[in-house]
Amino acid sequence: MSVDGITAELRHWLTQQALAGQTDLQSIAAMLASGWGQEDAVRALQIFQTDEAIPEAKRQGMPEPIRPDAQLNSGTLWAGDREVRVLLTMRTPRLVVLGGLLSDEECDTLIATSALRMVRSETIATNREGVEFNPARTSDGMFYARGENEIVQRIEDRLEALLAWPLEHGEGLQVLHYRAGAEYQPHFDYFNPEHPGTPEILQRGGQRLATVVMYLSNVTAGGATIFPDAGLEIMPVKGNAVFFSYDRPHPSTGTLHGGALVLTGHKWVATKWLREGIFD
Ligand code: PD2
Ligand code: ZN
Repeated sequence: MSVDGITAELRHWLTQQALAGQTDLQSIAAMLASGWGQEDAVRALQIFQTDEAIPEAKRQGMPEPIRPDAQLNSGTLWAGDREVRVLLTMRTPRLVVLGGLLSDEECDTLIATSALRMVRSETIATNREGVEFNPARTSDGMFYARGENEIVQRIEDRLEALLAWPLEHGEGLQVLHYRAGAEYQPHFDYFNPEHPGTPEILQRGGQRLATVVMYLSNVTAGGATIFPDAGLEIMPVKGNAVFFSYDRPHPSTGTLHGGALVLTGHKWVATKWLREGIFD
């Protein structure tokens, strides 16, 4: 295998090593021991020392806020198997709009494989433990288990590489379908520390720290993802995504957001929530 041809694979492998807390030299030693060639090891060392994604990954293991801005000095980001465009960044809320995160084929496959499992979306009950139907959220939805099929696994690997956040610290992908007239009124994605059900939810993986909303379809009219406090409206574009993170469960993060009413057509999104701990 040529050195150039394995760059994506190498980066992924090295990111995994870094996430596991290995130093660069430990990683190179492990590489050689597991049968990689010396040429590859030299290339790996170069990547380890120069690639921005790897030092970022090395900081893992602590429940720190995700800092996509640390990598955002170029118009593209490396996502393990492809480059993703940076279309917009904000500081408050800490947010990045990404272009070309998913291919058309990946979007279509996700919609097709989730369509039969869609049920009316629920939300966490506000005044008691459990979940409830909520008129503020009129979409249909379903959850995939982590790594449930090839396409889900591929997208999760891509997000792990892009965000330098371990896969195990993520919830399963959620797919949502909004018809005309459906919406998701503004809310925060973190669990409100004051709600009675929150301590139990936090036992499984801790707080949510970040959200990635991936657009699986265009929408004919309406359906923007809105951030009312920032006056920001992001139109769904098939294959694009919005990433935002919140380092504390507090409105001052500016992450109040919603899905505006779909006026015409259909809106499909896939959401990934990142947790501070292992979610299993
Ligand atoms: O579909 C959206 O645009 C949207 C908006 C707000 C999705 C979510 N929140 C979510 O899945 O949390
Ligand atoms: Zn949300």
